[in-house]
Amino acid sequence: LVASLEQVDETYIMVKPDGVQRGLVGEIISRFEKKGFKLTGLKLFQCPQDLAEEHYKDLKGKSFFPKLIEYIVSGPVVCMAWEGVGVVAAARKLIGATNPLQAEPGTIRGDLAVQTGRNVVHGSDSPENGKREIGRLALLASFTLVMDISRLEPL
Ligand code: RTP
Repeated sequence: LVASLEQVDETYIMVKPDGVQRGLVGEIISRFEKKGFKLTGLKLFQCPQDLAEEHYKDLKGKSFFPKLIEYIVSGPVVCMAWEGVGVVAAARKLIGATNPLQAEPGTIRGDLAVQTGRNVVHGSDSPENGKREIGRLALLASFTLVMDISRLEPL
């Protein structure tokens, strides 16, 4: 009853090119699955320059912005939609601090990365941005969200 009163959110998780190249996709998916969240969309995708710039538009004025865009388009990314109660904030906790050297052990960045500029994964910073980021990808990359198979009648 308590859980049903809480808001089910969705968040956009993206394994960045270094995470894909290093073979960390399974490890990262596994952490969200084990926590209890539900995977509702997944796509291996070469992010075009304009989508990367749109995704990180709030950072456009930063000195590292050109390098950040170069990094994001440097190879395929794995885009995912995850659903669950409190999933946006919980995913940020599972991911850890932006600088992997400051991220706690036990977090994805804390365990798997050392450089801010190669921090293996992105997670939305608010439920609104989660919806926006998933919607943007759905439009541009035929990223389709699955129906809940538990709603099917048994054969
Ligand atoms: P993200 O958006 O990728 O989930 O990361 P975040 O919220 O933890 O960090 P944010 O401040 O939004 O920065 C986005 C990404 O930009 C790169 N960055 N580089 N060189 C630098 O000082 C610097 N600062 C940020 C990182 O890849 C960071 O994840």
